[in-house]
Amino acid sequence: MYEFDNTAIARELELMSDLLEIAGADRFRFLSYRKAAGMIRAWPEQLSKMAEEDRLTEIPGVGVKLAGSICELLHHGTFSELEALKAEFPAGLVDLMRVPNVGPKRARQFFDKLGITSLDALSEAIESGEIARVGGMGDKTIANIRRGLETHLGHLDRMLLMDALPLAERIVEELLKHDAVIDAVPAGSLRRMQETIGDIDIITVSEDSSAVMEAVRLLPATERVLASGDTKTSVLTASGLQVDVRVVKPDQAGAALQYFTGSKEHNVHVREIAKKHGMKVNEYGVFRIGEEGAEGERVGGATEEEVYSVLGFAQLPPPEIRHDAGEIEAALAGDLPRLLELSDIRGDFHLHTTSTDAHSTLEQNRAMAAALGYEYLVVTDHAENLHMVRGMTVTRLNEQWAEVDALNVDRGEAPYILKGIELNIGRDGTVDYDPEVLASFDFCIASLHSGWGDDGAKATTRLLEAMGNPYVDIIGHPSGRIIGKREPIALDIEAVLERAAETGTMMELNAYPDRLDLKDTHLRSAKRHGVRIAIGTDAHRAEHMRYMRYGVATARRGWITADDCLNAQPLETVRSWFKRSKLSS
Ligand code: DGT
Ligand code: CA
Ligand code: CA
Ligand code: ZN
Repeated sequence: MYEFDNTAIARELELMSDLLEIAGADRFRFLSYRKAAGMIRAWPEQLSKMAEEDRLTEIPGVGVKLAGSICELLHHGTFSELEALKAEFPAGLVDLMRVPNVGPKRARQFFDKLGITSLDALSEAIESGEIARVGGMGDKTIANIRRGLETHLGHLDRMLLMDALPLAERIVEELLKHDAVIDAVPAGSLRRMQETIGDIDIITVSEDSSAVMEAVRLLPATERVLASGDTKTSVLTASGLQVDVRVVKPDQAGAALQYFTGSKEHNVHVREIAKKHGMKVNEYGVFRIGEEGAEGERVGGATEEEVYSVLGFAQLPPPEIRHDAGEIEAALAGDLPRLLELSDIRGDFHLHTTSTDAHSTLEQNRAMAAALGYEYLVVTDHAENLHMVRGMTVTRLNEQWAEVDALNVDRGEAPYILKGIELNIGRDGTVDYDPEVLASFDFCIASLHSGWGDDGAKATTRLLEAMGNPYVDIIGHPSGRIIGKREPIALDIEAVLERAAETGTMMELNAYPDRLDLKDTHLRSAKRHGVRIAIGTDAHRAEHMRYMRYGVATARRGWITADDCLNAQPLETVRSWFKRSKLSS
């Protein structure tokens, strides 16, 4: 029996989709696999359980045939259609097509004309100039492919936080069921909620390490055991992620957790502080340094609080900010702010509906908002000028507003819906619609949806112009990056943030897990500039609204507090943060 979690299933379906695209299958066919994969990634219940109960077709986008393939995958580790395609095309072709700026058509050309089937071969063909033998590519295209390859290689061995976190949580849950396990906690980059994860680190606490090591080898998620010793076992999971599980004794638990949470930079600085106090910290505890440097009396290590407090810290630095970027000085002095928490979130500021390119209705979004305990939500469909997704015309906006009004009247306990829109920032920095239409929204987001090939200066100018618009309240996904797939625009971020402060424009923290845009370091700059942050999941399905946790994690990494965050405000305050509240009517 193979343990495929939802992420692992989604990855196989994406592979299927990519192979179909390379094979030249029709668009509808390969997109259906990709859409199903997206749905399954965000699905709250494990598909393996649903398959046992014959309920897979309850998932939107999963028909009888696909349900059959998923069952085959769960039982045999693959499915026949996928195997047939794998036999036809070398797996390396999929690697090629996933390189930004390559895509399926070019990957196929590189294969057909130059016999390229690996990233290494692609790199060689670029460096030798041989790549130019494939017609129709100018120097600029080739330079773009070279950059794309660099981006891709940088992310090859890493996974998005969204793919690692649910897996780690299931493993922790599984381990906690074991009698010998007193506690199990994720550490490493995962505990720091870094946007991508190299491997999962888990610290377990037990008096019986061999029993725990065996439990790890037998975990349902374990596909292959890489190494297993007395205190550490490393396994590989079906989704290709490595998991390192360590066992420590209860009195070492805090020291081990502190050590393996990192970051390395943070730990190096913590050790310097220990030295100044005549102490030494390692993964076993905190010790006073004795005569001639000998390890002396143990002064702590059972809990993380103890480790930091015996070293003179007034506060425990939250894992998300452990980067030696000022958190140590602040925690020593007791000056750390209380960072934003998921429970502070009262609503979501970026949501699409079936009126444009999303799959859930306004009512479904509202039901999810209610389930998440929100006080309000928004509708921010795409604006008119984005024709490819049937952006909202004024006529359709009027229909949508009527629907919003109807839902808001007699809403009882249900969350309140704010009327918003995601405007498109044009080449000259102007946005969709006439000012009277813009004035009719409760608020507007404005995003760049074109000009990805432009230089940073041009994009910066467009943003500066858009922020001057009295109806533009929030800049959506400001850098435009897609982690591992599209590089961020080279914005002059300082200039953007200065202008945002000047004009009272907020910056979005897009919480969609492959965007996380603005990113942590830019959020911290925004805070320094006094620019407020609006978190939006950019949900294209109601289930995506659960991605808020990745937004909050990223906000915390950027030192954002409830006072800096639009989503943490009651509705009245929310309205007062929109520019139009200051316009004289
Ligand atoms: P990753 O896995 O690449 O996403 O990043 P991390 O931070 O999880 O790195 P990893 O898995 O190599 O190690 C986990 C933590 O253990 C790391 O954040 C700090 C600690 N650590 C590991 N190796 C060393 C080391 O050689 N020196 C120090 N000071 N700490 C280490
Ligand atoms: Ca790690
Ligand atoms: Ca590790
Ligand atoms: Zn959007």
